[in-house]
Amino acid sequence: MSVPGSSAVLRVLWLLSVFGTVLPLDGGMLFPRESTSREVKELNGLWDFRPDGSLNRNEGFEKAWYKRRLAETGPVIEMPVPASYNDITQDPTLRDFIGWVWYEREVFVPARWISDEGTRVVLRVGSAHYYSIVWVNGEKVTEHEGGHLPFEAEISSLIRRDPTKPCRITIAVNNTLTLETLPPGTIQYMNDRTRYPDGFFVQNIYFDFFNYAGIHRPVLLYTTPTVYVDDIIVETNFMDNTGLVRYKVSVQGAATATLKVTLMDKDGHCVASSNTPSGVLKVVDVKLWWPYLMHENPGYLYSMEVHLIAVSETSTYEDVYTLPVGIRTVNVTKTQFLINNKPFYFHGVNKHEDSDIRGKGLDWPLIVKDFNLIKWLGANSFRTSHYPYAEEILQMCDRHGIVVIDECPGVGIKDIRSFGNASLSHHLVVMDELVRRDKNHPSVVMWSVANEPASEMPPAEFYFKTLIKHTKALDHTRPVTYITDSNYARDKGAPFVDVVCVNSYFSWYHDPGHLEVIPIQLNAQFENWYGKYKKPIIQSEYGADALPGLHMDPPMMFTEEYQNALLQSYHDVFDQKRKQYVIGELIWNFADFMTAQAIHRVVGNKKGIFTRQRQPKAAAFILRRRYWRLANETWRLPPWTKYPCSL
Ligand code: BDP
Repeated sequence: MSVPGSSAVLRVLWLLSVFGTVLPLDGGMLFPRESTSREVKELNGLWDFRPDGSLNRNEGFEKAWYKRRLAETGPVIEMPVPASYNDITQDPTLRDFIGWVWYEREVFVPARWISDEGTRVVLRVGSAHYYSIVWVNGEKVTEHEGGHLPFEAEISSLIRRDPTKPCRITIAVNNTLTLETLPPGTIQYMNDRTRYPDGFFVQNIYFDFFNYAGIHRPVLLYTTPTVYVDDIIVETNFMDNTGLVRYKVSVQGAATATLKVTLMDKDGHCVASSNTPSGVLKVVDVKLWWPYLMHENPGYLYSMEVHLIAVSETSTYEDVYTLPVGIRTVNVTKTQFLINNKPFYFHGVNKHEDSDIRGKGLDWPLIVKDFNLIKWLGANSFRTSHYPYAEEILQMCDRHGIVVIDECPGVGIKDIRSFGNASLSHHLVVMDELVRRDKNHPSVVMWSVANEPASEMPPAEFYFKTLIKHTKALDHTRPVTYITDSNYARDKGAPFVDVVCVNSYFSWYHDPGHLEVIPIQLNAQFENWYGKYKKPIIQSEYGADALPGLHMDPPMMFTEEYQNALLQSYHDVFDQKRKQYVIGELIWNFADFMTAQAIHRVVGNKKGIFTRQRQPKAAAFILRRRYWRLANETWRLPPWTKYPCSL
C-alpha cells in the first residue's frame, strides 16, 4: 500500500489521542422507535464522500471541509450508507485506505420539528468505523471512539437557527487502529527506501477479518418531546406460574413526571401495570421467553409501554416508548447452562457481519436470509464474533428465540502494551456502551469481553479481573466470559469467568492433515480445563477451511470431505462430554468471510459451512443433521417443530 509521509499517520494518531478522552456515558440511548410521540427519519441512501488523500491525511481539518458543502472543497463520489466503503469502487487505494474519510448529506427537517419548541431532535449513527466526528451545519455536535456501537447528539437548537436551510450533516470517520483502540492495531512505517516507496506504511492488525470501514449502520434523525423517557432497564424472573418484571424508568427534561407503565401480551391485552418509575410487575400465567427448538412458542415477547406525562407552566409533554420484553432467567452451575431452570445446550454458529460489496454494512436481505439459514440448520444460538452486531439483528434474535453470546470488539489483544491503563479504561467504556445498548434483550444470555487475548501474559490477570468485575457490576443477571485459546494451566483470566469458552483447531493449525489426533487432543483439552476450573465449557470455535467444489477421498485439507471429517471427529468427542460438562458447540464459521490478504488466505477465510454467498457446502448438511438430532434428543420435538423427517 502506498500512502503518504509519516506525519500523516502521526497526525491521525494525535487526533485520536486528543479526541479519545473518556467521557461518561450520558443518556440511555434507547433504540429509536416510532410512537404517537416520536418520529423517525432514516437518512440512508447516497451520501457525498471523499477520502482525505492528502499526504498528511489532514487536509479536511486544515481546510475545514465541514464548514462548506463537501462538493465545494474538492471532488466527491456517491457512497451508499449503510455500507463499508472499501469494496464499492474499483480503486484499490480506497479499498485499503487508512485515515480520514468524509461523508456528507443534506436533509430537510420537517417544519413541525423545527417550529415546535417542545420537540427534541436527535441525530443517531448506528455505528461507524472507528473514530467519528459529526458536524451539523458546520458545527461539531459529537465525536465517538470505536465501531459497532451507536452514538448520537441532540441537534434541536442548531437546526432552529436557520429553519429555511436544509440541514447539512458531515461525518468524518477514521479507521486507524492503535495499541489502545478496540480492536488494537499498530501502524508500521517502512523506512528502507531501497524496498519501499516514500511514506510507505501498513496498518498491522491482529485479527482475522477484513478491516472494513465507513458508516456501517443506519443514520437517523428522531424526535422525542423535550421531557422524555431516557432509559428503561428490565430484569426478569418467575416463580411458579408468575412472571416478575423488575423495571426502572429514567426520565429526562423534568424533575417530576407522571408515568404509566403497562405490560401487554402479544394480543395487546394488559397483563400488569403500574404508575411508579420503578417496581416489579407480576404476570399471572406467564408465557416465558424460550429459545428456538426448546418450546413450541419460542421468542415470546410482551410489550412494555411507558407513557409519560409532564406538565410545566406553559405546556404539557407526553411521551410514549414501547419496549419488547421477554421473561426468562439465566443461571450457570458447575456443569450446566440453565435457561428458565432447564439445561440449555448451545448448538450454534459463530458469525461475522460480512458480505460481498457492502462489507459490514447493515443489509436487510442478508439478515433475513441468515436467519432463515440458521433456522434451517437447526441452530439455536450464535456468538457475535468478534464485535457487537446491529441492534436490528438482536431484535430478530429476541423474536425468533435465537440465543446470543454478545461479544465486545476485544479481539486481537496480543501486544503487552494493549494491557495498559489506557486500553483498560477504553475497554471498560466499551462494555458500558455495550451493556447500555443490549441489556434488555432476552436473547442475550452472556457477555464475552474478548476473543483470544494473550491471556497467559502476567498483566492479563489484573486486566480481566477488573473487566469481568466491572461487567458483572453493570449487569448482575448474566454470566460473563471471554474466549480463550491459551494454555489451561497458564491462562490468567479463567478464574474470573463464569463459563470457559475454548477455541481449538486440532488437525488444522496443529498437526495439519492428521485427523486421528482429534479424539485424543480434544478429550485432553476438555479434561484439563474442567479439571482445573470446574466450570462448564463451550467449544466456542472449531473448524476447517473448505473450498466449495474441491473434493478428495481420502480427505485432504481444504476439501469438503476434510471439513466434514474434521467436524465429525469433533462431534464424537462432544457427544461424550456433553453428558458431563460441555454445554455447547459453535462452528467456526457460519459463512466464508473476507480477511486481509495473506499467504494462508485465498480471498478470505473459507471455514464457512456456507459460502460467502450463503450457499451450503457439504458440511452444512452434516451440521444440519446433527443440530436437529440434538434438538430432538433434548426436547423430543413434537410435530410443531417442522422437524425435517428426512434427516
Ligand atoms: C480463531 C479466531 C478467528 C479466526 C480463526 C481462523 O478466533 O477469528 O478467523 O481462528 O483462523 O483463532 O479461521
